[in-house]
Amino acid sequence: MSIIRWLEFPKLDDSRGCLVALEGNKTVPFDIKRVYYIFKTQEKVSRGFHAHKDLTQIAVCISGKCRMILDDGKSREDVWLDNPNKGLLIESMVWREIHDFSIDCILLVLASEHYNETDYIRDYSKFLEYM
Ligand code: T46
Repeated sequence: MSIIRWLEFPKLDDSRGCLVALEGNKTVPFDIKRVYYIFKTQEKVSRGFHAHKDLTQIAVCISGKCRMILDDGKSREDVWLDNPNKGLLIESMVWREIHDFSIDCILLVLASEHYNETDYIRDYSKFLEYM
């Protein structure tokens, strides 16, 4: 089974442009406790390189594009995020890396938990041991 799970959000278009609404426990399948966004990532810089013990997130690229690698310890897949009405669901215990950010990339992330550094596994060999 693929690790890649997309959520497609309803896009409300009218003559003025587009609007996407994200609602916890509705369009987003959890209670949203935290929202953060990553932007102005410099050329050739990659981010991530960690997994979370207990955190579900949805990543939506609301401007530009970037490439996300997801790895569950058995297989590794990569996808481009470049659509503001598609969210990538990232479950607990999935290693993620983000590469090839365009300079205009804004990556919005919705998280099921508050920030907690002890939830991170930042060492790939420890991640594999944990699995
Ligand atoms: C993830 C990917 C997609 C906070 O203080 N609060 C926060 O909510 C977050 C997310 C980070 N931080 C601090 C921790 C570090 O000192 O901000 C700094 C940069 O975080 P990090 O190096 O973890 O950033 P990324 O881009 O490597 O990873 C982030 C998320 O941390 C992570 O959960 O899945 O984006």
